[in-house]
Amino acid sequence: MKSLNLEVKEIASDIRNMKIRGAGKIARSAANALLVTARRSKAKKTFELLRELEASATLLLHTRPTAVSLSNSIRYVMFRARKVQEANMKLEDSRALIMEAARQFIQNSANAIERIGEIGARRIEDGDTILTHCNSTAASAVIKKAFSQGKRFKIFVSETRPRFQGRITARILSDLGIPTSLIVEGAIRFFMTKIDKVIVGADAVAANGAVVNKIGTSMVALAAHESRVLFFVAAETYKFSPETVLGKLVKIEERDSSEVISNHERKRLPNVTVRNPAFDVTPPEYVDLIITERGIIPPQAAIMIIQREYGSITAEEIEYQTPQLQTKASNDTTCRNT
Ligand code: RUB
Repeated sequence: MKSLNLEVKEIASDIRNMKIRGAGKIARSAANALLVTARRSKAKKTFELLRELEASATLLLHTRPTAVSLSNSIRYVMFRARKVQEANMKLEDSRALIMEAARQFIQNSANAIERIGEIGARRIEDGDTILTHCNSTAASAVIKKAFSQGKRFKIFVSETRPRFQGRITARILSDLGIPTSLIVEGAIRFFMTKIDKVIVGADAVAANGAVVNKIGTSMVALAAHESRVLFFVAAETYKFSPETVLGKLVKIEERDSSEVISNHERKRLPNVTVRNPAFDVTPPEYVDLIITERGIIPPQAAIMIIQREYGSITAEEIEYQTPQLQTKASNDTTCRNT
């Protein structure tokens, strides 16, 4: 741990403490942390540089267990880094190649959001009333793009307890001039009959098309399903989980109780257990479409995206590529992916 670069430690800590948040941003920051590791490394040999990168990757992988984007961004860079070692490349060439891989991931990620905005905006119509939950760059990209094309619609945003990310979305969208209503989660079903489309982001998409996103998303999906309201997910392909092809479950991060109730208040409830899962799982039956940078797919086609992006990945390859994923963080609860 001591040998880790301070900047890398700071990035990891910012991800853990949610100064850096949202699955896409987490992934780009993780790639950037590997880039910083390579740039600042004082290693004299390629294998030493690799060891430093592995240490950074291990630290980063433990920060937010649910964001598959994080492990996929690390996999993207580390896969190329390990190839460098296999090819016996010189230190400076290796460093340059690894830094380039990280830059590529960051650029691809930015392009993906742009493309999702363009593709998803086609599904928004004049006069729509749209509901979104939490704060998703990908979902917001669709809404922003449609608005910039001259379409006029209204937005409902649920405030998203306990961290109120919905308020961020409400500010961003209302600042653009989009008529925005902020509601509490408890009011979602009350308003659902007025909604035409729901659009949310994702932290992970499982091979069966189940979507892991901010806690409360599955409740929104249930209410949308009941009212026959379309439910769209905007997700870059690096949020699809290759591990789930092999039956692995996406871990659901459970965060500190102080996000729900202050420690002071909690002392007044000595016999109460506070639970704070950060994400939940929306079954594919409740998802109409997933908007990716490669196009729009039904959730049942998630497996095809995974096969296209990752090929036919074997258990050994997953262990080899991301060994730390197998370690269970102490505060995670494993959850069914349906
Ligand atoms: C954020 C969240 C977002 C997804 C997608 O949770 O659930 O909907 O991460 O976001 P948290 P994006 O605030 O706990 O990180 O589209 O920006 O990747």
